[in-house]
Amino acid sequence: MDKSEKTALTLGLIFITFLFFLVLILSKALGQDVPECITPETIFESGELVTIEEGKHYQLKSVGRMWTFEPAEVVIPVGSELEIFLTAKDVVHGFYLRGTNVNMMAVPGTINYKTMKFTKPGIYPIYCHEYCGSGHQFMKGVIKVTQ
Ligand SMILES: [Cu+2]
Repeated sequence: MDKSEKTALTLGLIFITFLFFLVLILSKALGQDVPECITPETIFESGELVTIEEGKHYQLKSVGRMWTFEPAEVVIPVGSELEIFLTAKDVVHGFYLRGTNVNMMAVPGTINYKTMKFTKPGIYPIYCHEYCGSGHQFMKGVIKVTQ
């Protein structure tokens, strides 16, 4: 290998390593956490909203199935922290919460996890962004954040 090739290869590796850590540090600094995949021994069968602390902390156990999210509608007060646990019961679905950085996959047999704090009241539609069959375009849900 030529000396200039070694130099170019070394500089390339240093640059890629620098970019990797830059993305990692910026994602943490900007609060852009990636969803985690947590798969306990038992996966919940149906969706529900669980109140951990009234007015402050909730858990959404969401199930994607053809062609709905369960529960389809969730109402929480502004300022709440919502832990989202997401799974699917048939095929792979998407879970995109419009106006936020929540963008997850609902995969049968696994649970994906993400936390979101709602600081603005409003209506946050949930869309399935993974084609899941003939009713895919009707697969929607909503999180209503009230004053
Ligand atoms: Cu779907």
